[in-house]
Amino acid sequence: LTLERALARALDAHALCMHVQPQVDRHGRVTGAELLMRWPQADGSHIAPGIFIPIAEESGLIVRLGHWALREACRAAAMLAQAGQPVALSVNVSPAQFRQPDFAARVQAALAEHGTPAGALILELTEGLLIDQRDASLARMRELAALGIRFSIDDFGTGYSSLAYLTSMPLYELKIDKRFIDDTPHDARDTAIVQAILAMARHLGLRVVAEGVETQEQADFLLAHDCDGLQGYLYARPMPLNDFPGWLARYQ
Ligand code: G
Ligand code: G
Ligand code: MN
Ligand code: NA
Repeated sequence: LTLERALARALDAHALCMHVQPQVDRHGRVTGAELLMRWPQADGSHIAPGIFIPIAEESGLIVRLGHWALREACRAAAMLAQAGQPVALSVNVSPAQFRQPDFAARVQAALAEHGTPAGALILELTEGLLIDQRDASLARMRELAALGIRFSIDDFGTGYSSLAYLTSMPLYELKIDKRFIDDTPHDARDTAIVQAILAMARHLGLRVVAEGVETQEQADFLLAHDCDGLQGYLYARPMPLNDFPGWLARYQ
């Protein structure tokens, strides 16, 4: 059995699951959370998405996988709202999924399925998507933004270097890639990039989330430079969705 066929089977057998990682602000409030796909194995381990997402992208399975992720996000958002813990959920969207002709309709159907408001969903896109087929991407984003869907640029700073799209796209947020956070504030170059992204985003009215925050020193630096949200092991590792309400109750 190839990994690709095993993954397709796991999807059909409802054997994939979503973990969730919170984002917090300077006041210790949870501002949102990112959903991260997991492929549990019989021995209790998980195959990491870094391994199976690229395989799914190559085979085209990512479209079905991503659709399932969207529905899970809407289900989870409705579950949290019902538990009195409304948290906006970020879901990763692959370029091939975003470019499906029926993508916007599928987002709407996923929202409708659980009565989830569009404001509960943030779609994480990558820079590449906004550069290639720029006009089509822009039109699609506007269509979804009109529904109340918000957009975040994932892994910001690692893709193409064109900044032109930042002003023309209906964006809500940038996520600074972990690789810039890792050596901040010790490495002068990475620190300069982080500061520049924060300053630029502030001037453009964009929210910023830092990814991969592991130390208090990183958090202190980021907050001193007005970073809006912090996501990383310092606060919580990605956890099963079922553990999240309890974590929220303890944290706040
Ligand atoms: O969870 P983390 O540990 O290993 O995730 C690794 C990568 O997999 C990240 O770049 C993340 O964007 C991607 N990823 C995780 N979940 C999803 C998902 O539901 N859809 C897509 N397209 N990518 C995902
Ligand atoms: O979508 P994206 O590439 O941004 O996914 C975030 C990835 O970063 C996931 O694989 C998640 O498990 C991982 N991650 C989140 N916080 C931390 C952290 O503090 N340290 C490390 N090493 N990885 C993290
Ligand atoms: Mn992400
Ligand atoms: Na990232």
